[in-house]
Amino acid sequence: MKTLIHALCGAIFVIASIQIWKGVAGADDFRYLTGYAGLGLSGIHHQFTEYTPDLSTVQMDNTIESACGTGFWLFYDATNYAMDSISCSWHLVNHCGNWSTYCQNMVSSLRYAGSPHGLNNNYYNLYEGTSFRGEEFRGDEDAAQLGDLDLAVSSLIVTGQAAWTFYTGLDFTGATVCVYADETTTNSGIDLDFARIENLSELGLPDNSIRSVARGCFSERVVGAAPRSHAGEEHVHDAN
Ligand SMILES: [Ca+2]
Ligand SMILES: [Ca+2]
Repeated sequence: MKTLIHALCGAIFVIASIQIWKGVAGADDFRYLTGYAGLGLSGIHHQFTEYTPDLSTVQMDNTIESACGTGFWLFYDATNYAMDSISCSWHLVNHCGNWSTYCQNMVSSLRYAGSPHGLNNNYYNLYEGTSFRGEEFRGDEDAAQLGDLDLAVSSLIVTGQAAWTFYTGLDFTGATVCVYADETTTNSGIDLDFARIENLSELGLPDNSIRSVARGCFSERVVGAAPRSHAGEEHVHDAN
């Protein structure tokens, strides 16, 4: 099944068309995503600020074609961020634009990565599936075990400027890798720093091997802090 999904993704992950208007007046670091039913910010719209597992509850299922927003937003063609869904992402600060054709009229659930308390606070999101799909374990402090995501993590996002160390053993034991943000989106002096790891092979770790996480860099293996090459990797389709 996994192989099938990868093959499918490889076939349809083409370069996104990018069309971005200038930043919105009054820019601040408020996280939001306003989705519009039509291109060019036209038609009915809805402003999202929280996780939304089913867009039919706000009459926006399979509808969004353009958007304005701030934050690292994740979009899924199925409800509940399903493991077998197709995902798109948006990581911008106060920008508006038409979505790539691929991501239009398909989103049925959405959520953000990062801290609920601040756009660029130090935070990690761990996901059950590759490409940020499925169940999630998230936080801003050390975790000696990962609850339901023990031995299940397949992708992750780090936001902010702190390093995080991921361990293959419980209680901060086993093999380690340290991850810093290696991409930044900036607008009007507001930064969004992040690292997006769509599968654990990008960290040199086996799939489903992470069991604990600590804030700080406690490994000789460091990922991020400098631009990483994404060439040849599977990629979540950029919505913007
Ligand atoms: Ca859908
Ligand atoms: Ca997994």
